Amino acid sequence: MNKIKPFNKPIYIIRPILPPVEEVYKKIREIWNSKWLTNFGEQHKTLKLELRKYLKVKYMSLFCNGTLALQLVLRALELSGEVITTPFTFPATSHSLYLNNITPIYCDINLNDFNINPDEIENLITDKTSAIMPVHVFGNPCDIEKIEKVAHDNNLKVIYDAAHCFGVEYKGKAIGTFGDANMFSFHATKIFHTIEGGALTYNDENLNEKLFLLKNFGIKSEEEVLIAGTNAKMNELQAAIGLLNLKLVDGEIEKRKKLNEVYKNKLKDIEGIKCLEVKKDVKHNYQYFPILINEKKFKLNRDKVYDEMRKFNVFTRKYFYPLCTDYKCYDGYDSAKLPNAKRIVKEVLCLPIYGELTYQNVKKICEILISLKEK
Ligand code: T4K
Repeated sequence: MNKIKPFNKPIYIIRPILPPVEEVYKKIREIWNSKWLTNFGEQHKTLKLELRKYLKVKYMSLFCNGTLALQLVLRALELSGEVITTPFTFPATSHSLYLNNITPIYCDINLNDFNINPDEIENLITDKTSAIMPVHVFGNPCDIEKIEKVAHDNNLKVIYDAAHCFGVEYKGKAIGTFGDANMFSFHATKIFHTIEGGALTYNDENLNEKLFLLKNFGIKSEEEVLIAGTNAKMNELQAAIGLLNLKLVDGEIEKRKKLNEVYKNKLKDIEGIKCLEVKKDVKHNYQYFPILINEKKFKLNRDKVYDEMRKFNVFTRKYFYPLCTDYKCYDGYDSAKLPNAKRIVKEVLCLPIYGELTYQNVKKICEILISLKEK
């Protein structure tokens, strides 16, 4: 019998940062007084300014969510044919290609950081390839130098899915400054959020107008509609929540950094458990805490661990199971050439991490996990 008692309340993988509700009331009053609720008002303007400073990027466009941002940047860059991407990601990455009639070509991933393996990209390039779309999985940057060299040598665009990367820096450079464009998600489950929301960052000024048109029905002025755009604007309430949350995000990252250490210390000698190493030269944001569970060594497989942890009120997540190649909505993909992705997707489990968790909570989560091995 396991003597550890379940948590009284569910421990989720993530809990959003929340500004004091009085500050939210104040913001709402400001917005109510202005009677300006959406379509690029003061909150939107200020948030964009503040975020550009925080993320140290040249240009930025805000969106109602990250998925539409990703879909629209593919149109803005006029991509077509095939795009090389990773099978180990959230559906939005791959769907953004499908929804643009682009064929995703899946490249295998590295075993150490779960990111696209840059050494395999070149083999997948055909005369239809227009771009590479890597994901900085769990906020750990890809091998940017290698990816950009392949892209440069083959005249391909690079769009980074940086959904997990708020505030991340690589070799002293802000993560949103690389490639042709970067997408950040500001969903409630992200370290910085606007409830729902997202942003694109880029270095080419020309994208400003294209993206504006694409997210605003193609409307240039009251009497001019230039393209068949959609509606993907961020509204004033979203932007206001973003402004309030921006004041909290550094504190949240600090708290998570400490919790990350507690996890690492508790789990470092457990046979069959491997924690994701934060890469050298990276300023991390601790968005997720993924581990790998080796069934042979841990004597229990990942799925069983997931089920058992739930009995203790701990809701871990199998991000990103299943692989995109195994989605029922896509026609049969052969994943035989993706051995690393196939392995990682069976072993990965994200443990709860958010600033509100106490050290004691994290220690207990580790004790529950370790007790499963000893069962
Ligand atoms: N690219 C990548 C690589 C991504 O990971 C994502 C999104 C995107 C693109 C697309 O960006 P967005 O269009 O979303 O901006 C969640 C998020 O909804 C999703 O944004 C995120 N990735 C993904 C990794 O996680 P689910 O289906 O796991 O969410 P859900 O509702 O199960 O929530 C997870 C846990 O969070 C809950 O168990 C409890 C907690 N939670 C959730 C919500 C919504 C809260 O405490 N409060 C909340 O309001 O997708």
